[in-house]
Amino acid sequence: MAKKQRILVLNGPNLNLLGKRQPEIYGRLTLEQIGKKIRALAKELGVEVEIWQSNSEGELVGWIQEAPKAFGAIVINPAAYTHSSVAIRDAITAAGIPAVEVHLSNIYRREEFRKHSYIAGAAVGQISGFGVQSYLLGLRAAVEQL
Ligand code: CA2
Repeated sequence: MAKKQRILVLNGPNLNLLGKRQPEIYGRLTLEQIGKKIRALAKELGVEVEIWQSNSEGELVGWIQEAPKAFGAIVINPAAYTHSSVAIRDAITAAGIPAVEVHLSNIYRREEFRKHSYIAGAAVGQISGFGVQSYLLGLRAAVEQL
């Protein structure tokens, strides 16, 4: 499939723990189960997706740097790096392909420190608070950007 029709879905630190702890905030689905729903929607929309997770800021930066070679857009849940990472923001800006920021929880209804996103200024937009639907809406938004 042409690189333009391929979307990279990135997940930041601790999202590998989904489904195991804090279900009241993040829901009961595991990252694998979320991935299945993303893949099903991707098929329906006629795009290819790769879904990767890392607990390492450097690894995420590396993947974002390489993304334009193989992908037309990025959907990213930067997790805790949302609130701390200038490096991920800069990598998204440098990559020059559209990125959609997604969050399972509504980051504006939680602790003060979660209300600021370093990523938002580099993303085309942000979807926050809809659980797994944030990813699915994010994928739809990314497809519109291709
Ligand atoms: O709501 C989101 O998607 C977040 O990006 C999730 C991050 C959090 O730091 C952001 O403020 C909002 C946390 C991901 C960690 O996920 C866990 C899942 C299960 C148990 C513990 C953490």
